[in-house]
Amino acid sequence: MNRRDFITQAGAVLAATALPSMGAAWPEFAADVNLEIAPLDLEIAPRKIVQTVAYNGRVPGPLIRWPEGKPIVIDVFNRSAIPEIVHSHGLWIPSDMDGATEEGAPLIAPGAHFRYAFVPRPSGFRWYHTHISAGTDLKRATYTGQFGCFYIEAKQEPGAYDQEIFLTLHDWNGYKSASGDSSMEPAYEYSTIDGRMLGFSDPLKVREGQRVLFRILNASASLIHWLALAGHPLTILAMDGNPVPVSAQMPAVRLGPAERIDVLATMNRPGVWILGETREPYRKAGMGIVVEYANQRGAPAWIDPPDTVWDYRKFANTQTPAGQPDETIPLRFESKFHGRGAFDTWTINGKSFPDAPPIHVRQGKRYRMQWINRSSDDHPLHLHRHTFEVTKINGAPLSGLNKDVLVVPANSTAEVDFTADNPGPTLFHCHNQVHMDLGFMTLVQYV
Ligand SMILES: [Cu+2]
Repeated sequence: MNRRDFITQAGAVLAATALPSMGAAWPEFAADVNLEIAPLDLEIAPRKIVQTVAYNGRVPGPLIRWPEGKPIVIDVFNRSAIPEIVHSHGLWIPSDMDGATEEGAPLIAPGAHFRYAFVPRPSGFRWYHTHISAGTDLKRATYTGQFGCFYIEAKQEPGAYDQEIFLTLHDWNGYKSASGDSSMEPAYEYSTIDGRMLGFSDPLKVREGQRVLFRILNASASLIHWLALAGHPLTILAMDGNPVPVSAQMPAVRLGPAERIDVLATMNRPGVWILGETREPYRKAGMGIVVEYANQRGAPAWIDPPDTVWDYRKFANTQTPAGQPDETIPLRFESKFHGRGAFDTWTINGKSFPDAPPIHVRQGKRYRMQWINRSSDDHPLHLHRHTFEVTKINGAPLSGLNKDVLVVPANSTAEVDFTADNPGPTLFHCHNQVHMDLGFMTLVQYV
């Protein structure tokens, strides 16, 4: 992203649009950020067009960069054909501003406008995206280009880097895979970084010796992705925008849907390289971007990283957390088979949303959720409006790792602790769009 793409407190920078003609009530004062939801023919490579829906005619939507604690007003205009909503992911904001209908936030009808106003916190790498259901339409919801980065600046930014680059991963043109697999996970035709296929975007320009901070978002509707930068080790600084206790170095990083990762790479290997998916079929489908050192030319090269195991405990303290929760809430996740060719439905303790009973919490108490994945799928589990601390993975303790999405692999368990400190209905769900739409969701309710 270049500087013109940023929206800062100095003033909104937007593509010119014909907003007043849309007939919706015109807001009385200008917002800090305007987001226009509209259909877009996205050129992911020359003459390769994906028909989608996006914010402000671009993918990703504009980077919203905002000081922590300073009120923000975001006007959303829906010029798409269906009701929409914009969720601010990872923020501690009121339910009615959080952009999820299940929490009581309104849908924005086609042609209508809605004004979100809240105080962004906590600092770090957050994001915004649509939160409608897709049903069986793999051209809706998080399958579209409706996502963007939301960076909330801390009062004191360490700034120990020379260049900062935001990158967003996405998969396009989902279709139901004909594998006969009962889970019916979609397969995709194309994959992109920042809306362009590998080789068809401007290279990222670096200089030898630079420390480059990549802030990476996986905005895929359903796929976990692995990324590496051709022989450059990646030092993990933050996950889901929160600094990690242990900045381990990895040859490759893994991101589940909705996860973010901040990694630092030192440019000590001059050349023209590919930063891309470690698995060749995804790079061939487009998931990659060229990193070009100054005064270097030639075809971009790829180097396979060594096999990498992803273990969140590598980035955490490996002791049990100091505090004990007030209550433990066991949650068991299973799929229900509905016959060949049909989608499975998903259950939490045997029930699918909206029949799944809410999780009751009391303000000020600390809760431990036990996530028991009794299925053969991986689930990126997301809690709205709160940050949780990961405290156990497959029985092994950890502490200090604060996240809002955690991938719980097939047939495994995890435990996370959170303090009920943001009253209001709060959604807990799997971030895989298919799973979420088929019942993998429930509400946390304050009593
Ligand atoms: Cu899931």
